[in-house]
Amino acid sequence: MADLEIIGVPFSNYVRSLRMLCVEKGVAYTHTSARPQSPEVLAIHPAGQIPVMRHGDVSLFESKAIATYIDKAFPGPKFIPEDALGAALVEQWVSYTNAKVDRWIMREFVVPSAFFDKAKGPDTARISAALPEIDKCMQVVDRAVAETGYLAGGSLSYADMNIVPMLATAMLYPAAAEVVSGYSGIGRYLASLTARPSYVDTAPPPRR
Ligand SMILES: N[C@@H](CCC(=O)N[C@@H](CS)C(=O)NCC(=O)O)C(=O)O
Repeated sequence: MADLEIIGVPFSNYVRSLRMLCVEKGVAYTHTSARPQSPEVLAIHPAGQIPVMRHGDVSLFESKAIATYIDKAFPGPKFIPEDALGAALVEQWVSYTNAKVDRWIMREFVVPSAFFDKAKGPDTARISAALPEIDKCMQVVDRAVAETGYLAGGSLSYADMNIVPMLATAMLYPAAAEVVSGYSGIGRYLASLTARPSYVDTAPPPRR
């Protein structure tokens, strides 16, 4: 068993991003599936969110902090550059993605579409209201990837691994997929990044 442990259910976008980073770097890790608010997660994250990480005596929460630790603590290619501007560009796109793309795709569209009270049905007003906001985010992302095919600094970085599970999840839902599909640059970006072993090998098992 590898001594780096990534903890969280495999269908969490942030858990997958960290697993993608380990695969891209060639870092051996153990993946332990655990739900938010479970005792093993609460032992590390004060608010019970996933992912969390253990490595020997080190335990961490917040996906970007964990990514920074893995990128610096282990050998292999760097996916968060050491130079000031390179590091800041990755930080910029991770912050934007987590504030806007995660909010509108994952929290306001996917979560209320997938998890709802069966007696009440999904909150269709909330879900529909997310679509124009997703569209605004896609305009930004499409422009950002247009020139190089990557979000930050012209080469693969953690910023790409952070966003790809969100964009790919949107493609599983017809209304969101229609919005995302309107952007050909994002289509090419997703096709190229989801073909990588780091994405393919971290697929969550099919949902029951
Ligand atoms: N800022 C956090 C966000 C983590 C997050 O939103 N995790 C979701 C799953 S993808 C979660 O734990 N949701 C349940 C909850 O918030 O209680 C990070 O980057 O790690």
